[in-house]
Amino acid sequence: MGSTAATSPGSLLIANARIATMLGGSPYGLVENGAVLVADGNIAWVGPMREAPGAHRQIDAEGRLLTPGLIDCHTHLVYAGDRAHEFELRLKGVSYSDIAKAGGGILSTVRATRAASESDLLSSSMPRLDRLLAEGVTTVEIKSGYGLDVETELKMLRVARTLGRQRPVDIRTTFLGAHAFPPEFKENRSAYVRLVCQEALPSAVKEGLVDAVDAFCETIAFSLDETAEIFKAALAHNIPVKLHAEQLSNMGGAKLAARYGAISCDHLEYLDDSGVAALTAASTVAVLLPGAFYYLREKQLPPVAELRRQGVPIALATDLNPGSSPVHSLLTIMNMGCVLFGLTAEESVRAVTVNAARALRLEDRGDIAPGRKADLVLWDLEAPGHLAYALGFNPHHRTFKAGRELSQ
Ligand code: DI6
Ligand code: FE
Repeated sequence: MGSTAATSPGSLLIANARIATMLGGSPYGLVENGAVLVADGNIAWVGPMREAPGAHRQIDAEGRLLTPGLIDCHTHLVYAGDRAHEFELRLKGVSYSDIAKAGGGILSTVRATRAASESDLLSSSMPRLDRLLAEGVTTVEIKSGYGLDVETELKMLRVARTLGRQRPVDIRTTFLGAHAFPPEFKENRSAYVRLVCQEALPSAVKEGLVDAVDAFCETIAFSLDETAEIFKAALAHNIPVKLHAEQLSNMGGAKLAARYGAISCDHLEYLDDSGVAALTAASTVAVLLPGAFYYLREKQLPPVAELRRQGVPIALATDLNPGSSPVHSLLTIMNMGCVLFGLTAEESVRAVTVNAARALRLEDRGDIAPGRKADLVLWDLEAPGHLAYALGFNPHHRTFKAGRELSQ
């Protein structure tokens, strides 16, 4: 299979790598002393070094670990301002919910984001994205949800897309108009849900800015009925849905999301067994967000054993946002997934590759196989499980994005 790919101009052989393909029955789908042939931005061949085809150019990995590019499948990284003062309040014992009820929390970021120009929003968000890329992230999901009016929701999504054009990363954008009720609609919730469904979402879809639709289903946010309205509007535009569900209480959001064929349900600390069964039946990915659990000092652990037992794919993400998870490191999240939530090291690697791709319905990435996009990362590590081991240490060596080698 390699002959045409191997001779295609610009074909590249990454030689002498320990490859975590994430495929097959063996741990991490490891190929020892392996090679990957890249051509036209895709993986053309993967196998043992001794069988490697020739290529236009060759890079010697010198025995380093090669993994799929990491995928951060849940972030809110486009926002203005910060919430450091709320962090201090919480350290003094004020709860996240109380801050939200007093008009702070998400709404404080909404005020700052509405006030920011598109170019300010872009320049304040770029360094956050760059922190992720420095750790081998090659695909990032970014949500709106700090605008809560048509204009600012669209501004956020445009900025997210612009980030993807200015950096070597694929950005998937999720419309989260149903993140909170803006102050001007506090007394008229149904009018806000109508605005989201009939104006904001259709405008964003018309501009081609929406890959998925999300909502925050919670006692302090959107009810089950309101969430269902949002989902109906999304599906009417043929856009898949996901949900912030069961983060602070068990509302049954995951079951609702599963009924609408959600591609992922996220947070899930309060998910019960019947909720897990609903996710299983709908093939919905469970996205766990230990950053928010850590920052909010939550006690309720997500039901990892039951998710595992029922075969629900588990992903991990930073949830990078200024309030509940100012975490700019997916490697840290992998460690937290293991230490706080009890994932195995292999589950944590799967959670930011194969399963994170599924959470975004991206079928062309997440593992290392012929035909996949050549998003690949070399690490100064011996074994893939070591990615979850250290905190505050970045073993990243170099990234290949769609086959293109990025400068280090
Ligand atoms: N849950 C979260 O953890 C983030 N959004 C959500 O619905 C928090 C967003 C924020 O506090 O700004
Ligand atoms: Fe979130």
